[in-house]
Amino acid sequence: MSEQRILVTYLTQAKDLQKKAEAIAVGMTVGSWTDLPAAKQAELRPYLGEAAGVQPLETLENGVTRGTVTVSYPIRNFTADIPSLLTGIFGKLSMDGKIKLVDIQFPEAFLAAFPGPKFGIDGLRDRLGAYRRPLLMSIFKSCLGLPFEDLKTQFRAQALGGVDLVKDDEIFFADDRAPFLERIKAFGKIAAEAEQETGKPVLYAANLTGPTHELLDRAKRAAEAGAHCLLFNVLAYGFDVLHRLAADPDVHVPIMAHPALAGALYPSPDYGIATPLLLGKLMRIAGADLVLFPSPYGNVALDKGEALQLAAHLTEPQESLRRSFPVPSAGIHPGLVPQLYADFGIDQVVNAGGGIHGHPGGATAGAKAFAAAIDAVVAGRTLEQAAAESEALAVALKKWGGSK
Ligand code: 1AE
Repeated sequence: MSEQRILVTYLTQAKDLQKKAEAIAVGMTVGSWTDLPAAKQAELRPYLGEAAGVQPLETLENGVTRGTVTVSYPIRNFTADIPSLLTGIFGKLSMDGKIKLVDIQFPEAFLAAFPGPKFGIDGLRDRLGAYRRPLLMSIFKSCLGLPFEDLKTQFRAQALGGVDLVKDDEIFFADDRAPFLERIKAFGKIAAEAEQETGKPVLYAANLTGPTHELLDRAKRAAEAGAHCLLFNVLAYGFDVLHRLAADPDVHVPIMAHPALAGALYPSPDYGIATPLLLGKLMRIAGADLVLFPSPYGNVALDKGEALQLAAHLTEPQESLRRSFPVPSAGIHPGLVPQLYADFGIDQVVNAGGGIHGHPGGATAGAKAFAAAIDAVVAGRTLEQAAAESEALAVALKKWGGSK
């Protein structure tokens, strides 16, 4: 790839894929080409997109070919932000028939403008002192409308089970009974008390909410108040908001990206944006330290190949961007830990809501069951072997079953 061009791949359908690629290359850049006088062509050439390849996949009944087309765009066409990029490569094109944005390859010259994750996998591991195992996260299950005291009890129960992180539910916006900054202070104190008991630090991820123009200030105040981590609904607010939060030196806390709304963008085979790009590449570039996404096994399952590709985009070494933690989520229970470990390896966060709170012994036992399952897989033991020494895990396997 030329140093100064961005390569964009689309999945589409056309009688002639090459012509389709050429039409996109011109239509999404200078608008028209062959009809222009030579002098105008010379002036606009530096901005012109180019068809960079086509790959037919299948011929459909009507003689139309379904396949991928790749178009290269000069980086000079964009400003260094994701709104400019997405509008420039897929804005009006996203409404032009069957077309899905499947991948973008960036030259280092473009990526250099994005600071990316401030902490990443290594920074979070340093903060927790946890290096040789997947991390464990618990999700508050029901936050809305609960008295503050109930939330404190819920936080304490999760923390005492030995989780590394506890996150707010992403729908926790109306927090008047347990306001954002007060939660951060109260849960920070409980986390410190729990650490005295368990010997393990636990980080609380508070849901950053509010009008967009207030978010940066709220995030700074959260950091000043001792926030450990922020949860953020990136797709509802926009990638650029995450970018600006992550780039601000005063927001010195890790940011966890929730995938809320992603289902409106990725599931169609013919439209939208592919998950590895949407929740993998773009989240990392925008600065997410951790990224939640539907696991391939749970109640809102993602295609396994796509989930693995997504995780690879978050974790593969890259010159200018720290690695982000993949957090395969939804419907996770302790019996799935061997499968999670086989698929996503050590650099992941095992994340559960129902799988912790639904434990018959309560959230502390639920977290302990997961911790025992993680220790077992890392040590190369089966869950059944570990369950012989962990009552919490034995109870969890009885309830949810388990893979060996
Ligand atoms: C993919 C998002 C998962 C999520 O936000 C969530 O709350 C999961 O909850 P459980 O673990 O399925 O109960």
